[in-house]
Amino acid sequence: MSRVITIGAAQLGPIARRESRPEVVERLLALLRQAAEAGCDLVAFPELALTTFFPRWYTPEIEGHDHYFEREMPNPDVQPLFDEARRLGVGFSLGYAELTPDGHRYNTTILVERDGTIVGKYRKVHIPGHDEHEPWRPFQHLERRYFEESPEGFRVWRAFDGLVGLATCNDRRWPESYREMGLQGVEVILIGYNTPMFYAPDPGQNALQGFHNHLVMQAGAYQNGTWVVGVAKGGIEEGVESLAQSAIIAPSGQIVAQAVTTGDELITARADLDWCDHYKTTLFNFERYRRLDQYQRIATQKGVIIPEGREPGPEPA
Ligand code: CDT
Repeated sequence: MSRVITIGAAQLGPIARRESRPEVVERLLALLRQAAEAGCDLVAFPELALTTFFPRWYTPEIEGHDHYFEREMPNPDVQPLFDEARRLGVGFSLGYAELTPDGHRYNTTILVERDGTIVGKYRKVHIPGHDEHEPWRPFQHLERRYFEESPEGFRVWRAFDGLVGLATCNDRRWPESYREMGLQGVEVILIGYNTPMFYAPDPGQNALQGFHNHLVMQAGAYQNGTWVVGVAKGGIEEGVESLAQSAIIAPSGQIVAQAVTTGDELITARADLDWCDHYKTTLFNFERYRRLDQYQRIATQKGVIIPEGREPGPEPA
């Protein structure tokens, strides 16, 4: 049986602060319909795809941004997207801010199958930025104020005739994210992102944003033999410029489709899921080649511990 699916990355341009959920959902619907016309089985939307990137603003009370959070999913504003997905037979992933009934706030992404049912939910693990107001910055990146770190980790779901995983923005910079899913056999990883072009702690990195974005996703794809879909909310949103350059990356690490604008734009690729095996059964045959006994620090030590160095151990023979 052929396991070729058509995947879309539905890049979004800026979402204004004043834009309502129904207005945003209309934009998502337009992209979903384009995806259907292009023969997509699955289309990925960005991180926090229903609202502006609100962690750029400080509120003295954490609850000050609660109107940007969804209390249920689907809800009446987003239901049309689910209905249209089912009608068209196109599944999707969607990032949004989630406020749970017991008061937890997560940066969440769901995976929705072609029949409109939610088959997976992922809550962001690597939360970047800071948690207090830092007036020296031209704009804030207060994700650590408004979102908890998920304790649920990275999962992979049987969906879309393969094994699909989710990650969110900053997760893509960490090799552990991909490997956790690689160890579950992942064949497609969908990653939404909001990446400001200006990085206040070290502006020397600004010019490298595009390079780093592709570098990490291409490496993650190759080293785990998986398709990776990176989908941006790009352009200048409320005065802050964010990276676009959404890309679909093959298990070889090659970019097979890339966005050329900074606005709403669909890119697509035919993804042969069996291509993953070329890497999973050769160079990255984990069962054969991984050395668990040599990786002790990875899951037991958080920060760097520099060796004392005065008494080096014996040189390897
Ligand atoms: N949304 C998100 O995770 N953005 C981060 C920006 C880090 S700068 C504080 C990213 O990794 O792109």
